[in-house]
Order: sequence, then C-alpha cells, then structure tokens
Amino acid sequence: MAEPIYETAESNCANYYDNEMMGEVMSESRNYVKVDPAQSSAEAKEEQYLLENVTLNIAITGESGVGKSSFVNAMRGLGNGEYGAAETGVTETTMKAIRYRHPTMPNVYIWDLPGIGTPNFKAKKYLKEVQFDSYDFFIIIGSLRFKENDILLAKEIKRLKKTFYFVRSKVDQDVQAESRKRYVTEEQILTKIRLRCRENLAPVGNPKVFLISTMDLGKYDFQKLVDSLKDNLSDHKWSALVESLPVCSLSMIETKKIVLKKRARVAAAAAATTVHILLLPGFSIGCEIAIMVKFLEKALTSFGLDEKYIQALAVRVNKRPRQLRSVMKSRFYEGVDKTVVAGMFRTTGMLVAKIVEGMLFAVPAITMVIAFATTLQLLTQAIEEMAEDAKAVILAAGLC
Ligand SMILES: Nc1nc2c(ncn2[C@@H]2O[C@H](COP(=O)(O)OP(=O)(O)O)[C@@H](O)[C@H]2O)c(=O)[nH]1
Ligand SMILES: [Mg+2]
Repeated sequence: MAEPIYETAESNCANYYDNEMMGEVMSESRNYVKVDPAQSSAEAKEEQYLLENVTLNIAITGESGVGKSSFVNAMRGLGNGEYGAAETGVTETTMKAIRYRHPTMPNVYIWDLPGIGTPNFKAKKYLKEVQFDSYDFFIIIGSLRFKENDILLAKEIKRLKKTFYFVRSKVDQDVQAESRKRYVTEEQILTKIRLRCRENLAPVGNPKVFLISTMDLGKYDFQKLVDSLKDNLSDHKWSALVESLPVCSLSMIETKKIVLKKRARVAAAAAATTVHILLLPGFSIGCEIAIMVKFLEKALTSFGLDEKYIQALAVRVNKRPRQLRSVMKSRFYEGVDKTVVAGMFRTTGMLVAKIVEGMLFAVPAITMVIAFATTLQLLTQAIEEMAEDAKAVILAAGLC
C-alpha cells in the first residue's frame, strides 16, 4: 500500500520547518518571469530550484462543523472519505493543528486548524497556540453565519499583520434548500447570502466573502478566491499554489496555463546551454532535455493528466479511466519522457530550426538565444496541448 500523504502535527508545528529553507523562500525575488536568454544557465537553474522548492503554508480555520476538513480535502484534490483525506464530520476535541501535505506538490501544506467554538475562546491565545507566524495566509470558514469568534479571530489576525479571507461554505446546500421552497434563481440566492454575510461581518469593515461548495470547487466563488490570493503572495508562492490546485473548472485551466507559461521561461533559460546535442543528422541545439522532461512532467500533473489523477477522477465521477483518456489528443497521452520531448524537436521545433539553421554554430551568446527561443516555443506549445487535453477530460468527466 502507498505511503499516506498526510502527516499529523502537534501544536508545536514550527518544528516541522526547515528554517534555512524558509529563509531562502522569504528572500525570493518577485521577478522570476523576467528571465532572459542572456541570464546564465546557472542563474536560471537556481531560479528553477527556488520555484520548485518554495514552501506554502495555508491555514484553514473556523468553528467546528463548518467544513474546514472538507475544504482541506478539496484543495488537495481529494473527496471526503478518499484515502489520505482529512477525516470529516467528526467533533473536534483537541487543540491540535493538523498538517496535510499536497499529494503532488510536496512543499505545499494545508493546515486543518482546530475549531474555534469553545465558549471561553480567546483569539490571541488561539493564534499563539497554532503558531500563527507559520502560515502564509488564513482562510476563515463559516457556514450559515459567521460567529463572534470568527470576527474576533479576523481582528487579531489583522492586528498581527497577517492576511485572512472569509469563506462562506456549503453554498450548494442553501441553493438546494431555497430553490425547493419557491421559485428563485441561483443568482438571487447567492445575492441574499452575500448581503447576509456583509451585515454579519460589518464589525470587521467590509471584507470580501467567497461563497464556496467543497463538493464542487468549480462552482461559485472559488476561482475569485484564487485570483484574490495573487495580490498577497509572491510570484513563487502564487505559482506553487496554482500548480497545486485541482483542475476543477475551465477558468482554473486558463489560470494554470498563464502560470505554467511564465514558469516555462525559467525552465527554457535553465535548459538552454552552449553544449550542443545532436537531434537530427546535421542539426543540433544547445538544450538539456532532462530539464524539459522534468518541467513537462510537473505540468502534466498540474493539469490532472497523469495516470494516477485520471484513475482517481474516474472513480469519483463513476467512469472508466479509459473513457476519460480517450478524449486526450496530445502527444502526452502516454506521459512525458525523453523520446516524446525529442520528438517535439523533430516536428514543431523544426520550424524554428529552419529559420536559424545557418546560425547555429555562431558565437555562443547567439546559440544560447536560439536554444532558449526554441525550447521556450516547444514548452509553450506543450502547455497549450496539455490544456486542451485537460479541458476535454473535465468535460468528459462532466465537471463543467
Ligand atoms: N453540502 C455540503 N456539505 C459540506 C460542505 N462542506 C462540508 N460539508 C459537510 O459538513 C460536515 C462537516 O464538515 P467537516 O469538513 O468535517 O467540518 P469541520 O468540522 O469544520 O472540519 C460534513 O458532513 C461535510 O460532508 C459543502 O460545501 N457542501
Ligand atoms: Mg474537521
């Protein structure tokens, strides 16, 4: 049986961090997208390393029973009750924060914080006990209405200069219940919930509230929440977050496309070298194929197209994996390896190759530019192809 992909943490959760790594992450540059071919391959590789190793800690908090553990599961692309998922529907009896590692992004952690419903709740003490400083941001979940404790907590988080977001969960239940009673559109129901939340949260100013159903992240405000998170995260952390999120909607695929294309620039700069490899008789290019393979493997996973993900999705939507895979048209149908990538050079890459043919053995700086441009063009095209497959798969799965 596979290793469980979750870990249980005691409240002294800070012990889990590699402090040196955190320091590295904190000092990361926000400008990684500006990588250009003139940048040395070594620098680009370092940038690539930072991107791959950035750590993100997301804290999920709120009263007991509001859907915290379900939200943790949804963010990790797991359904309640699936292997490795956080337990749901249980009464919280301890003050322990539980850390869940993302199944495919080992440095993305989602923390299921203890419920805040005790009668003698003290926001200050609670935040100290759960080690508030360890998190990049907090998500405060409320169902039906936000309670006084949620408001106290938000005020304290704000005082500590940390970021929080309000999520109103179980919106699917409201929509179902209201529309059973009388004729009313979904939009009217959502507007009513938004108004109620606004009144309810007046003591904290006028915060944005995101309406969400953990049963279907593709609906309601999940994408808006993700877009808002961008403003308060560094590019590296934002990139890690988007890569880790489940493929729940067409807009999520678009967001992943943007992030992965930016990352492709770094990968292309890292892959471009002056050391030539022979691709075809009479045609060589300076490129480290292994870097491209690694990047494309991660992209495939992020788009939910790897074998494991398709199998899990098939079970969830009650379809055969073969049915879902049959709509994939890209060359990555069987996965990514050196042969597939070398094959890309032989087809689309040849277009660029034709243009630059006579220049390849010119001064190293020019060959680097050519290698970078060719690699970037291929990676970008691969992302487009994968995105098309991802759309086809979620349509076939009936997710949108
Ligand atoms: N319909 C619906 N049920 C939900 C949603 N989120 C959570 N639940 C259910 O609410 C109950 C409590 O959820 P849980 O995640 O254990 O809450 P926690 O105590 O805050 O961790 C469980 O039975 C979940 O299945 C949602 O968005 N929609
Ligand atoms: Mg729970």
